[in-house]
Amino acid sequence: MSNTFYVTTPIYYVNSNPHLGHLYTTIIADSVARFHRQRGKEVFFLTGTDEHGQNIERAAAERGLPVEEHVNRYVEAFQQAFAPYGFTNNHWVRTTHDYHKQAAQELWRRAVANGFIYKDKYEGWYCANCNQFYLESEVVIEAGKPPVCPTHDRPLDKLAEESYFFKLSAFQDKLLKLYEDNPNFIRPEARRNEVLSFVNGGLNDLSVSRTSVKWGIPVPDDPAHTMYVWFDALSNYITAIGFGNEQYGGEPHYQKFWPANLQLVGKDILRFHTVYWPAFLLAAGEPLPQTVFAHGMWLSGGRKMSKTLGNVIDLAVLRKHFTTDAVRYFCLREMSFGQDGDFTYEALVDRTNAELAKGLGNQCNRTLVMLQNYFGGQVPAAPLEADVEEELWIRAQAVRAIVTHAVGEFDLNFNSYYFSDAIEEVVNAVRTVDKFISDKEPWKLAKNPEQRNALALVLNTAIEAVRHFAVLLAPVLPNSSQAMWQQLGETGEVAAVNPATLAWGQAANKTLGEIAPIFPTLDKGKVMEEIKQEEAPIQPAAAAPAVVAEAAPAVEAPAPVAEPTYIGIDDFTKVELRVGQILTADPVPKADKLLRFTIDLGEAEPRQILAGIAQYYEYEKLIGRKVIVVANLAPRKLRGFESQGMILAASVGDEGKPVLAGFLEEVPNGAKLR
Ligand code: ME8
Repeated sequence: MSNTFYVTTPIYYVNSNPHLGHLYTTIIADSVARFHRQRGKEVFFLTGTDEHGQNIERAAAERGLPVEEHVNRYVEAFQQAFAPYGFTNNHWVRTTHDYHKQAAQELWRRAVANGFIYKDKYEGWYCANCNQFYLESEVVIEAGKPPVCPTHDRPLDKLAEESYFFKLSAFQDKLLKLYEDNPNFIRPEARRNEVLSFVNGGLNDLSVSRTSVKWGIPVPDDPAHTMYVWFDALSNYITAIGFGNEQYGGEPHYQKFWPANLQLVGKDILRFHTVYWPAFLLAAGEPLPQTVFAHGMWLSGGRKMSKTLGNVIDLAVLRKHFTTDAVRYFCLREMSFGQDGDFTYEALVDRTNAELAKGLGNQCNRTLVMLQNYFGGQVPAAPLEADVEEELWIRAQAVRAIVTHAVGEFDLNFNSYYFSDAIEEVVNAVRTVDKFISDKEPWKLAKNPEQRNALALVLNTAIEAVRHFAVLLAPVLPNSSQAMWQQLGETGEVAAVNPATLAWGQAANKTLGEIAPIFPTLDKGKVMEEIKQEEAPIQPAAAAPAVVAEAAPAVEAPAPVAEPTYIGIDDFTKVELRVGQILTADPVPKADKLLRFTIDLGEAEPRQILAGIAQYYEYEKLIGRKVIVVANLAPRKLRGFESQGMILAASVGDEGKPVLAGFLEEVPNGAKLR
């Protein structure tokens, strides 16, 4: 088995401030890096920032800043927000660094040399207001008419521009074989199935250069073209470890760490990492990463956290009320890794209080205090079997077996990225030890000199257990584990103690360090009240005009502020709006954006309605939801399915995210809106 481990996070866009989502992936990666270092591996952990492209150029222009200054400020914002968490990344890659540009060009050259990049005309539907092309799957096409811009509602122009293309179509079979031969290439399983069905549906060649974007890496030997931002960005994972450049150890360093063992991403960028990225690597003849793990999203108020929705968790507020260890612990423990999870401060307080303050913290502290009081701060060795009552002996052996068993279980789970289950092993072992202490009541044994051996066995068992817990949780709770370690009388770094070297009996005869509570209990009412005062109010989504969800815009370009056009009440009443309830929801094959619903409008038969919201909602979660439907719209065909109405949604933010309209109170299906 290789003795190196390479773990990466996505590189984050420098067009908005870091939030809990970015912190989350980085916390996971850092914990994985620490886990493997503690077990003796040579680890390289990479994170960084994605700094090129039109969006970033635009964001800088909106702020009136030179783009270099804009990106530098955001990089600093990310690094400052991350600093308290003590991340152990070996490098912070920036796509604006020269070595990266040079090496990304090298990757490009190799793909060209192998015949996978060619120049052609890009022909597509272009909106001059958005300044972008739309794919046919992104627009509504009616026979005999040009498609209409989903954002601006004006006919699109058919335009052609010169572009380089990546022969993605040549990789369909290779990718399918890759997924089949390496079931762990995409994790978790549900994400793998998603990608499989996407690739099975066929792959088109990909336009990988732009002449309209200047802020990016020039295409080698053709500087009028700028590399497509994802080609540039994805290559960071190899450029930062020495591929194609002499920085940071050059080729030998690259050979040592590539292929990566684990590439962590959010499921929002799954396709880029499991279709495009392996195809780019194969095109250049480079090996593929072992595992791309696409984790779930933190939701806030039931929706994905995002700047445009105004529901992001502010890292400054988080930092003020919670220790970095409590946040790390919550991230690994609360969310079942791979699935979405709703973030609430209440849950963070509850988890911290229940498992850290009252659980592990209390156990550690009360054991240490008793050792201080009854044994002068010197850990007693375990007495002999013959010197204590049989029942106590058996019970202590059982506790010992459970704690030592937890070590192996923790490792197995953590190694396979079941973080919450790994931690649960420790939580359960802590409970077992707690019950043992409560049942054996050492404070009573301490009053009876004849029970000295019994007292020694109880406290020795408890402290040996705490020692195990401190070592196991070091990757998750780096500061608190180290504090526990010192209170146990150890010198040195707990992070350097390989759990494989743990043995029962190592705590005995140690002289304790200075004792202090490690996880104080949070006053929930007070913390929640303070946070309420500090948090920026959630932005109302109503600021943007309501649009039909069907016309979800593709990307970018804020809608222009329109002059109001007045209509009479008669015009309005022509539109029949009704309450509908989603009965079934399904993706539409070969249409990324569309979902197909059957909706109960209180009529004899449910209606079939299509809406372009697939990228923003998980369809399974929409079943049962009440929506507003335009019920008297003439039926029309979309992707071969008849759509018998429209679902209303707000169009939010720069990306025009659809947010479904709904009701706070109960309403019957079919009720009319007026
Ligand atoms: O996509 N919950 O950058 P980005 C959990 N630059 N994780 C979240 C999250 C949430 N609500 N929101 C964001 C980009 N993340 C590209 C990547 S890689 C070559 C280029 C995390 O700033 C998650 O890891 O939008 C997600 O994939 C990433 O931040 C997106 O960061």
